[in-house]
Amino acid sequence: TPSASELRPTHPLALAPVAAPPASVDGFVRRFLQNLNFDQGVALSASDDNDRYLALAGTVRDYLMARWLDDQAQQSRQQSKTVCYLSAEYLLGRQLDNNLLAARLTEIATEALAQCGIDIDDLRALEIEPGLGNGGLGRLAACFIDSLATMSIPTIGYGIRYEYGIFRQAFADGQQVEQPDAWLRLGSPWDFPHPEAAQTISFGGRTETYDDDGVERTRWVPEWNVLAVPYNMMVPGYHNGRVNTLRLWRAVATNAFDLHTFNSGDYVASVRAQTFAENISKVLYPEDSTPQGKELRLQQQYFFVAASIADFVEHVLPDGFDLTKLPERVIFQLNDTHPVIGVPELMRVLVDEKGMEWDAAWAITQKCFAYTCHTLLPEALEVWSVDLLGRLLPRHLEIIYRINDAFLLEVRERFGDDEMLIRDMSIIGEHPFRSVRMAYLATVAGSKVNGVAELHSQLLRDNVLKDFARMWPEKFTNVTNGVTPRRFLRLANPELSTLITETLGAGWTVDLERLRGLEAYADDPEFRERFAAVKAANKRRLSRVLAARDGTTIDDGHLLDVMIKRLHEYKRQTLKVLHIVSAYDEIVSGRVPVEKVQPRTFLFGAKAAPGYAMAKHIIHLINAVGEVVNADPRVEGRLKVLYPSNYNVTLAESIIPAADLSEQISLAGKEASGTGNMKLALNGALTIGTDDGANVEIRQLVGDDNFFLFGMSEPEVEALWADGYRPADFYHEDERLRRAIDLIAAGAFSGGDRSVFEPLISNLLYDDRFMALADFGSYLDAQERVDAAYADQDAWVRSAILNVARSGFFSSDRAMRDYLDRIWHATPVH
Ligand code: B1N
Repeated sequence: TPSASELRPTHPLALAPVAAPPASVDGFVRRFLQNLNFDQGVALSASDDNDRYLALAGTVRDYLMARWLDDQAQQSRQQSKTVCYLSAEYLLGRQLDNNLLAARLTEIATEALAQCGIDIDDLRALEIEPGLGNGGLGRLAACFIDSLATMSIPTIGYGIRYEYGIFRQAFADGQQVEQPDAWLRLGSPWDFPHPEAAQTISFGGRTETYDDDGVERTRWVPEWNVLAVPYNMMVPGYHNGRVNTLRLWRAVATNAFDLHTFNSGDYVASVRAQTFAENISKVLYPEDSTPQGKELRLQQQYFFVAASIADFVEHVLPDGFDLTKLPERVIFQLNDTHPVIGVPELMRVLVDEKGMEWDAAWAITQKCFAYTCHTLLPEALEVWSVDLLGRLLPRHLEIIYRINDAFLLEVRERFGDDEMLIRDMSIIGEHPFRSVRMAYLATVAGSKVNGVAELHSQLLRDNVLKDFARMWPEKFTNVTNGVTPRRFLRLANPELSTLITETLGAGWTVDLERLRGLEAYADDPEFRERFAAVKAANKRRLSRVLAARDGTTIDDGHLLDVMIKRLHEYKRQTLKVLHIVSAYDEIVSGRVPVEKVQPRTFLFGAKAAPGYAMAKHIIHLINAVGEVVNADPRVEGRLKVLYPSNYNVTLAESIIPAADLSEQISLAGKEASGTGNMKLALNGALTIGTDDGANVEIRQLVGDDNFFLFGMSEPEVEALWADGYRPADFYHEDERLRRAIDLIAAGAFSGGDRSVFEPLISNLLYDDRFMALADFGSYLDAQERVDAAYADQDAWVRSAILNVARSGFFSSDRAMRDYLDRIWHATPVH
């Protein structure tokens, strides 16, 4: 027998490329049964739905596998640039349908399972969505990697494989309670662990200098390690045969026992100490927009970014790659400040580990990063205390100081010794405690800085980062967000998709501007009728989903008015509640005859950060108002309030196609972009909204006649604020507002107990940071325009069609083209 080193593959199958199973019903049945029998270890007759779901997922995977392996192999061979999207969150939603669609397997799988006596819908319903994100930012990352795969751009999405995603929300007595999201409990058929590709990630300790052949160098002597194990997920492009990779890191204890404890004989204690490290990827922080500066969060950030950079440099790039050419091969896109610690990390790798000169390393680093900012709220701008950062990552803190020294020298050269300006621009802030301003670090290091909608990018340049924009105007750009038409139109709204395809042909799924072609049909009564029938069918479908979830329904003929987004004061769910209370009051006080009221169902979907007390009061109020309104016979058939718990991507996919009215009512200048606004317009909901975020662009595109604008503009907000805003003035001046607030304050929704909503009411009257009272009058006027418009169904449906026809711009494919042209300069590899 030959020795191992002499062995070469000789069998024809061993030499052949990986083959996908035959794309036929028969091929699918065979592979499905094979997976059920040999992977799940059950016979069809003995299998339960979960076995069947896992076997089905495994089968879809098998079809995608050949292309995936191919694309990964090609990634190391090719010389082109890879987009590495660094994001602490990916809010993926369910995978099964998306992957069936991408691989053109939906019909084959449905028929194959039917031939095994299985209704595929029963298995669809079992999938627990990976909720590895909070809201818009995480969902945006998921849309972007879908578009990049569909556009054949070599991409790796890097992130964290949280063991617990965003909490499950339940209501008890109308109040939010959080439950852990054990999304992995039934198995995780969509990801592949690769322990052999693990990275060791270090923390703590100190730095020291040493003599390296006459040159003084610095090195980091860390205190503890954790293993980062990659789990790869497939990211299939739509109908293009491409499969990119989402690589999520899981923290696993290293085998290096705490020798001191071990030798002292306490074996169990030393093993237990290991689990400490595994906490790093345990749970997603459920904060959207208000980071708390917790040590574990910084650990998470460094953990995934250090693992990702090492993975790219060591495993994706070919051996012996000349790192001075790194910018030709990679762009690390920073999804907000969460991965910004990657900047000093790449510097550490290049300078300390690869022995590069500082200036050369800095020139490379500056070309390899670009930064997307997603907020304007001051409390959302991440800072890390120097104390904490220095304890956890001492070498990185030194590097940040050196970056800052060089940067401030540049500021002095440019603007002179203006000490105020130096303080304002320094990466290190001094008040209220010494801290690292991550947005500034990202701006200094990044080749580009972008906001996520035109208005937001403008406000970044004018306010939040104005000194930086003055220094480097060419660094700043805008890329307006987008959403994937595959998930949010083709999959979520199959009836409308069919109508569009029958009308315009099939190309729109990858070329969404083609929806323009629908404009010509807006005046066609037959098309309008079909369009309206689709909307009605979607409402009935949603009604069935809600009935199965919690026994609620949507009545025929109701205008469906939806507000679905995280619970936050700046988004102003309270303004929506005040509208509902006012509408209710108008009827029960006899001021408006009930038969004159346009029937409406108000639907909310929203989770609050568990520590955000005011947001939780608002949830309680919505539920309390709903309980009273829904039980009051005087408004029966006219007003209804629904608040299904645990709003997530899966539920969004049922709500969005059914919606008539999209509530986008943030205070102008506070919502960076919004993406739900785009999804709803794309599915034919009309927007009632302020001039904020991407609403501005939606209104420009769909036209004023097809959008209900209200409220102060951003400059008007600033002016009123500067003037000294007194919310109580609005309360006194507007009778409808006064009556609504008084009703809540009097306990009408809390069984007469005036204390329940007192904190909320005093906040509104004496603080109202987000000026709900100032915009109330204008909002109610706009809602009256909505009612009047809905009464003319022909005109309404026409507007809805025009919303769909003119929303093509909001495809994430377009957003990716903009990033590619303006920031990444990467090209497709077919
Ligand atoms: O990012 C979305 C935008 O459409 C929204 O307008 C914006 O609010 C959202 C800290 C955030 N900004 N900042 C966050 C999320 C998690 C976290 O821990 C901040 N999310 C947004 C996409 O651009």
